[in-house]
Amino acid sequence: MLEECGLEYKTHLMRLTEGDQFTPRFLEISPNAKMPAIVDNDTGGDPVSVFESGAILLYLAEKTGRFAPTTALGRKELNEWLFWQVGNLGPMAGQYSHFRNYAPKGESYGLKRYKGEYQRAMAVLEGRLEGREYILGEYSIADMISFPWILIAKAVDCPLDGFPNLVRWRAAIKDRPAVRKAVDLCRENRNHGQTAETNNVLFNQDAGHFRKG
Ligand SMILES: N[C@@H](CCC(=O)N[C@@H](CS)C(=O)NCC(=O)O)C(=O)O
Repeated sequence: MLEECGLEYKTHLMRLTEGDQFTPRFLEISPNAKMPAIVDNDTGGDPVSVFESGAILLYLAEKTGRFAPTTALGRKELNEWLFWQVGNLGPMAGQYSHFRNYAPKGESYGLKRYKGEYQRAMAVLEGRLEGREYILGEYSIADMISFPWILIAKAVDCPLDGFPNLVRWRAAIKDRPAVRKAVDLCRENRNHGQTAETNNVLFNQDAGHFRKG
């Protein structure tokens, strides 16, 4: 979205396997200790921080007036598909990729459950894209938030065979110069020093990480 809107930005490398997400400064910005999160210094006043990808995209759409419909009906549809991604495609795909990559061998219940949920979400999106170029007709933040989990489908053993609308939609988005820049940036910064030991920081979190005192 930052690239699409031509907004200036600076990225910060978060070493999640070393616990950068639990520093007091980062928790002030992102109390759920997850990325993405942004700080907007261009507000004409105090800096504004935003966490959660859906909230960030809405904030930037409102700031720039771009990539979001303006009619009441259009906003309703935007909210439906943003909430859908945040509650369905995102977490199901995230859990699927966790169980696929990190669950102890031989434990298949979680893998089967989340693979099914991920593919179910794909089928829902496939249906929505029937007769529509993009989720809301025109390209919007609803597409931006769902694209990354469809981009990686084949790489996580869920090829898009039988989903012609997803194939077409994925290719059109992947071809956008702004998206190419963002995907390259992500590749450059991925998996710094991830080992079984450092994965403990990532995957064994509980309330103790957030309890004060
Ligand atoms: N619902 C959140 C999910 C964020 C999320 O899970 N982020 C992962 C990286 S993709 C993270 O920061 N993980 C660090 C951790 O779990 O400690 C959003 O969409 O912003």
